[in-house]
Amino acid sequence: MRTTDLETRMREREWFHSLTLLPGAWAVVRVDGRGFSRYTESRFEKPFDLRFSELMTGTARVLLEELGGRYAYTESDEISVVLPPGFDLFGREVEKLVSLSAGIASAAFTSAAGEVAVFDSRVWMGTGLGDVLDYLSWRQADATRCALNGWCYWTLRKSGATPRQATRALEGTTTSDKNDLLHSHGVNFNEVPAWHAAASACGGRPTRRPATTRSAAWT
Ligand SMILES: Nc1nc2c(ncn2[C@@H]2O[C@H](COP(=O)(O)OP(=O)(O)OP(=O)(O)O)[C@@H](O)[C@H]2O)c(=O)[nH]1
Ligand SMILES: [Mg+2]
Repeated sequence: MRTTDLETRMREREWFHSLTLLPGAWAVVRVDGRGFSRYTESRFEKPFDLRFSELMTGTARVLLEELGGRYAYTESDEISVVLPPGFDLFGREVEKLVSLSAGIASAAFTSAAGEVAVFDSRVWMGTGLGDVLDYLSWRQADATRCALNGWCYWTLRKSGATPRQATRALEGTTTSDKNDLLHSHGVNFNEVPAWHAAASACGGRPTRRPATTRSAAWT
């Protein structure tokens, strides 16, 4: 077999290599901590820890700069970086974008935290700025929902409930039920620090604000 034949056949099997972001599309790359439920359990305060939040915003800043993105948004263990239609790093190759963003986030977080932490990555695409704003509203709504759940769960746990009791107590509850539960423990969810209830953003601002107004803008 000639070497060039082998080369051609093997290159053809790099099946996903030619996959690129669609020309002219907005994109968001989202990295997410791998197994962070377990990783955070013994290392950071529940449900929210300022040092963890600072590690995530530091990682978001590095990712934004390395990718040359327009805007970065972080909540919980995830970071979204908005890439404008003109983004042309790595020839817009999806494999490179996904693997390098996960690598950059893992390296930045690990180096700041002083121990190994790993991120996965995925890509979202939108047809216009409106789509991107909807995407950010979606992640912000997720942040607020998770924060309310986290506050309720850990308020119950800290007042003596077992994990099973706390989970059971929250099953089937509405947002209003959860707010009432917190009130009965002397917590007003509207007054918890913004970085608990929403997220942090860095880079330029979107032209229309996401649905809720509790993100800590950071430029
Ligand atoms: N202690 C602590 N945990 C946090 C904080 N912020 C986020 N987390 C935790 O990070 C985890 C993120 O959850 P997921 O991304 O859904 O789950 P995961 O365990 O990372 O699993 P995969 O993402 O599927 O690998 C949740 O368990 C959160 O409680 C924080 O400030 N303090
Ligand atoms: Mg995760």
